[in-house]
Amino acid sequence: MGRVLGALGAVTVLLFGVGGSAGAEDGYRLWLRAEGGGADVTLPCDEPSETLTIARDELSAALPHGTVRFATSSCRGEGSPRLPRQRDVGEEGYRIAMDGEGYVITARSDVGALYGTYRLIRAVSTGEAMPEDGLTEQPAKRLRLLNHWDNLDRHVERGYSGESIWNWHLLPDYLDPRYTDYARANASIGINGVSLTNVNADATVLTPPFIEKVAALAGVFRPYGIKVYLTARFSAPIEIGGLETADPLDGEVAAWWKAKADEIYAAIPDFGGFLVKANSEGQPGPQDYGRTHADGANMLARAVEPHGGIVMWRAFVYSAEEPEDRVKQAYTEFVPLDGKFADNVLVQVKNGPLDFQPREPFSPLFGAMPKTPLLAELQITKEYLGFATHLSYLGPLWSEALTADTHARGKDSLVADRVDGLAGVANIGTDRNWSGSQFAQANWYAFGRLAWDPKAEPEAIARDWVRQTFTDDAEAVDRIVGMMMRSREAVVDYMTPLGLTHLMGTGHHYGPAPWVDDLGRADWTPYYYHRATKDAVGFDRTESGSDAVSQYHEPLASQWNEVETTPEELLLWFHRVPWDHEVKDGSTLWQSLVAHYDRGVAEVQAMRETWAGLEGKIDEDRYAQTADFLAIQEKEARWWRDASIAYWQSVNGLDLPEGARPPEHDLAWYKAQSFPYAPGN
Ligand code: BDP
Repeated sequence: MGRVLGALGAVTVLLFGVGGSAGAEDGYRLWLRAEGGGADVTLPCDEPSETLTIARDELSAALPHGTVRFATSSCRGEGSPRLPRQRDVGEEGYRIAMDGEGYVITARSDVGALYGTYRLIRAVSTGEAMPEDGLTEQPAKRLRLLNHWDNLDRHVERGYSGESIWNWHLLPDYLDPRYTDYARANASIGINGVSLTNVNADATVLTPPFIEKVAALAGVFRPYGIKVYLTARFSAPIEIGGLETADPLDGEVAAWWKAKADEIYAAIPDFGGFLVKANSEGQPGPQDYGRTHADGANMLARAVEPHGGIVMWRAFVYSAEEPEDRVKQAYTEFVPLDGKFADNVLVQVKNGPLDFQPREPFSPLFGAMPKTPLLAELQITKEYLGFATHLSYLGPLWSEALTADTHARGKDSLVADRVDGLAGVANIGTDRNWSGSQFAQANWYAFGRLAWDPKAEPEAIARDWVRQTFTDDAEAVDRIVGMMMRSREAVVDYMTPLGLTHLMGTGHHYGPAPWVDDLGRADWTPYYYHRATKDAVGFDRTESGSDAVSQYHEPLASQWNEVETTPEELLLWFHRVPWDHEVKDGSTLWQSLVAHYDRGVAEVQAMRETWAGLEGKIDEDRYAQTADFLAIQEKEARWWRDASIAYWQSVNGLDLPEGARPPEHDLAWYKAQSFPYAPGN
């Protein structure tokens, strides 16, 4: 039996568009909207840390009444409750209990108490029932990281929410209060590290003036339990160090990095380490000198190791030559290096083998490097899913990847259990609402929650987010959560159904362009991925094709090698299939494809209707922006459907299935469309 944690009374959620420190509700406050101001919170020590002071202030501000007492290793007094055991809460966990007097939050570390604070605020805001014997929790993963792809000129690569929030010009002298709000939002969902700069890195960030700026940010984040990391440009020793080479086996190069690490740690003693993109998409790397990824990573790892730092080495690589099958490449390059990386190196692997598509199978690397610590990289910013405008809740996409079974060590070898942490490519910028749209905030939130617990239910996370962000009204919550839960599949349906992939516009990746077949490299074109001809469509990755299936363990390799046993949602990813192939529901592939496009468009229409029914239940500004964005999404879902169908018909010469609406324009019209202005890369 549970007791409602909110027994003290539901937290007042700001009324529609009125009052509150932020004026009319505009999304700035994210999911942290609880307003109480009446709780009596005590810290049993004279000089509480900054972290505990934050925890106290958060609770006093959020809870309407009642008392909360704390105890941590650094702050306990006579009569303080016992601290929880290390094995129950680790370094970052907490225990929340209720006794006759009120709530009691105990933790071993202060940051654990801060996490307990945000957990209690969430529980009270959502009316969650607490077990009689309290709540004892700790993160499942030690590394819960945001990766910003922010350039030093404040342009955000693949960012759709304004400029970079890092104002390098005014740092370190001016600390924008937004940095604190950012840290607070991240801590509230358990994020404990942020890489500040783009993986397409600029060595300038490693120069003394920038180290000072980074140190200032680190100072703001520290009390919130957040470490800073930087991207390291592999050729930095040449660009800013005056060396002639960046060869990782060159003694001077290694010494340069060691001295650089020492310099950074002198300014930022808890610096997290380096994130590296090397020998990928033109970035420099060890292969420029005939060395391996392991040679490069280990050299950097030795530089940060004495300070407790780590190196996150990305497995998103492309070779200079065009591969026979691009999705096989990371595996081909990295699997032979398993066991060769230093202990403080983690290989960071994108969830799928291609590139953050609306749907991909999980990356086979998760099942193939048993001796190497791995991080899963997810993209919060929606580069391939309609940017910030399209409502697409990514919880289900990520959960699909994290709960995938690699079968590496028999059944139940889940990706989630294999990784040491999650890295999410951030969707945060200077927009007032941080993420470019109200619903894009849900993906930031869900990322944090899944990094804390990769097996958490995306629907439960969505429910918490809606209650914390929008409303308590049970019916409204159900309707919004319903929309969110179907939204990712809707995008798959109107963009790339049945295992199709990478059909987006060149460069910016916005809108349909399946007809493009002549870019600098074949594996940049949509045609490379669908290979449609008059007779068939899809990429043959079976044993008789590129044999990418053999990168997976049994029984997946065999299942995915056969059309009949491949899940329909991945059909054209693994197989080249005739247009008249009969799919499971008895229709032909062509009929099924058109039905999927129609379903995607219909789902967006349904989302619009659902949202329209919530008018008056959601504060005005956030209601209106979302309504407008859903209208854009519907228009663009039709565009995707119509342009795609017009193109497929030009290739297969087939009539539309009976009853299907013809595309609004002919193919030439879609091809001639200049894309609506879309932020580039
Ligand atoms: C691709 C993006 C590109 C990134 C690259 C990466 O289009 O902007 O630099 O991923 O992850 O999806 O390195």
